[in-house]
This record gives sequence, structure tokens and C-alpha cells, in this order.
Amino acid sequence: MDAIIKSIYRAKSRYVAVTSIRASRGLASPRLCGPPLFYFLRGPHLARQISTASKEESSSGRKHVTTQYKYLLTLSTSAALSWLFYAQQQGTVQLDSGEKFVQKKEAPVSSKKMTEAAESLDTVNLPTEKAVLTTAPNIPPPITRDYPVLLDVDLATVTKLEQLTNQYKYEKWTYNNSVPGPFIRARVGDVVNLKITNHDESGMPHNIDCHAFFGPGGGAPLTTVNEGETKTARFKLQRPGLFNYHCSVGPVGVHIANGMYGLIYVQPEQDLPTVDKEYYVMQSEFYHEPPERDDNGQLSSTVEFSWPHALREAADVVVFNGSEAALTEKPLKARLDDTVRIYFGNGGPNLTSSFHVIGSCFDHVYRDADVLSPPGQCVQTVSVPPGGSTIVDMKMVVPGTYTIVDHAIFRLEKGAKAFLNVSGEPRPQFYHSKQPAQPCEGCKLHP
Ligand SMILES: [Cu+2]
Repeated sequence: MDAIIKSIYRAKSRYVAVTSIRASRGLASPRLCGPPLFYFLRGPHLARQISTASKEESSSGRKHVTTQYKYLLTLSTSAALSWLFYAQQQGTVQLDSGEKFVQKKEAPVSSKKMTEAAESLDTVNLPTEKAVLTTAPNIPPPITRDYPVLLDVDLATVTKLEQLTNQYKYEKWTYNNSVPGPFIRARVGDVVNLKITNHDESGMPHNIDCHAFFGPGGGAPLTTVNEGETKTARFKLQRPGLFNYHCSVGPVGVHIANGMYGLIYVQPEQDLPTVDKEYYVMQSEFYHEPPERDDNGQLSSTVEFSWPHALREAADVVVFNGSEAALTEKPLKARLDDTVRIYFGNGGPNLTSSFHVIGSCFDHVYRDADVLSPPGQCVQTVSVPPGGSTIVDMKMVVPGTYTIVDHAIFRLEKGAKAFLNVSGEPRPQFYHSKQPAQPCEGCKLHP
């Protein structure tokens, strides 16, 4: 029996061994250490058990054996409790809505999966598919396949002078001629075969740092292209979620401030529940100098980037989808009782967004675009940092026009406004007055 006990001490727990030595020397309770399972064995009770065993060893062999049985009983009971606790942690969570989510304590992709890609991505043998790229506010259709592909994604960098605010034009730096850049939809396990070509005639190099690409620079060192140059690189999408991508050529803030960002959605193996409408909305801010006077003494209608304003983080313009009018002249659309999902990203470069839809609440929020955990429910405002994103679902139960804002509300005066029009018959059971609706004079919030 002595041999068995000693063997357990030696093999199973450094904590127990230390405790035994300290207890036999009449020392105080030991420091806590040892593997997680044995954390359940910590505490004065066990210390007493082992201390008793040590003392009785010198006085009575029979009592010693009895105490050893007690120890074994304690050990096995603790192991059983540990197992029960662990099993409980691995259970499913059922929400009121009836949806079930599996909560996993360990990483969603096992370390085995992470290391099994010994094969170079250059020779990977997967079916090839061309990615459907969409311009905001559109989202590519859901991916229904259940296997990985080599996904061709073609990006081109190009500058474009276009309206920024209702007053001023601005030369934007773009991916594929749009701000934000195209929405890329992929599935976890896919290998992105990225081709990037630089059509920027200014001679400025560009690249892509994609938060879904794991490796130095998020792919930037492999994708930096000078004017007229094309490069290709492959990246395995190892984690699901909604990720930002942006240019990271220095000074990186300037490339982002001028419009070089977008979103890639890496679908989990089991995608989120389907909804009626999906939209792509991205917030960002612009920093510009006052307009200069042209040869006729007139103020120019074009403004240019301001380094001092950007450095002070004093944004002149805050917008959704690249311009003040992007989602006011062409509002998002839905019908009564539709569930609308917004894939929302914040390009920054500096300001955190307090994303809010006036007159609604987010029935589901996949906070920080975490698509593996259960979503938050009935959330009014979501904080989204620069370089971050979120996914929100709203069921539209009253028709009318809804205003999407950054609830840091003075940014409304800088252009941060979008509309969502919901068509359908009135719902007086939810929203009613005998007087007609009358928005306040000059109201920017309620058209
Ligand atoms: Cu760039």
C-alpha cells in the first residue's frame, strides 16, 4: 500500500508531493500548484488528510492504512466531481428563442488541425472557385458547400476622385474602385489565392493586411505591390468570423484614412441562421484641410488629406460606406417583419463607433463578430473599435424610415448617417398617435 501511495504522489501531482513533504515537516499550508484537475484537491481539508497520514505513520500501522484509504476515497471523489464539472461546462446552452449553441471551452480549431497543414499552400490540391466580390452595401450570397476550396480573390488598387460630403470631393485610395473595398465571403478552411495589382498612377505602393490571414503583417510583406505590379499569395483561413482588411504601407494611417479598408466574412462550418436581408456597412472617418482657392479666387470643391488633423484624431468627416450620401440617397431596404442582418465594420483609422439604429434594437449581436459564441440579445448600441467589426440582426416590426448612426452623436454633423426604409402597412398596435407624424424643423435624424 505504501508503494501505491508513493507512486500516486510521484506520478500524479507535484502539489500532493510538495504538500506531503511540507506537512511531514509540520509546515503551514502549501502554495498552490499542480495540474488543473488537482486544483480540486487544494485546501485545508486535503492538507489535514495528508498531515494526519504523516503523523500516524510513526504511531500506528493500522490507522495509517485506514487514512490511506480515506485519501484514496478523497482522490476518487474529487476526480469524479472534476469530471462532472468538466462535463457540465461542455454542455449546450438553450436560448429562449429555442436556438441551441454549443459552448466550447477549448479553442474551436484544435491544435492538430492547426499543425496538419504540412503541405505547402503552393501545391494544395483543392477545387478552385472564384470569389463573388460585392460593393457595399451588398453581400455575396451564403456559401452552401461543405468542403474547402482554393478561392481566387482579385484586388486592384486605384485612386478615385469622388464626392465625400455633400459639399466636397476627395481623392480616395481604393481597392477595386470602391470605399469600402469589396466584401469577400469565404468559408473556414478555404485557401485564399489573392492576386493584387497596383493601378495607382501616383506611384504609391499598396498591399493588404487582412485580419483573417495569420502570419507576419497579416499578409502585407507578401502582397506589397508597386505601380503596375501584380503579386499573388495564398492564405489559409483558419478561424471563422468577420475580419477587417486594410492597406498597411507606411504611413499606414494615411492609406487607411484615404479609404483602403474592407471586410472579409469567413463563414463557420455551420453558418449563422439565414435572414431576409444582409447588408455591408462600414464606418470610417476622413481628415482634410480647408478648401484652397482656385485661380479664379473661388474656393475649391475638392479637399485634401490633413496630416495635422489625423494626428490629433480630429476627424472632419465621419461616414458610412465612404461618403455622406452613400446610404441616405440610396437607403437600405427591407419589408415589414424582415430580419435584417448588418455586417458592420469600422475602418477607423482612429474613432471607435457606438453603432446604433434609432427606433430598433439588435435582436442578436455577434459581439466583436464572434460567430462561435451565443449572440447577445436585445442590445441597443454596440461599440466597435477601429479595425473591429460586429454582426447584428434586427427584426423590423414597424414600417418607416430608420436612421443608422454612431451614437457619439455629434458625428451626425460630420456625415455619420444612413437610412433603412421598411415598407409595409402601419402597425398601430405597436406605434400609434391620433396626430400625424411631424419631424422637427431641419431634423437630420428623422427624414
Ligand atoms: Cu495603400
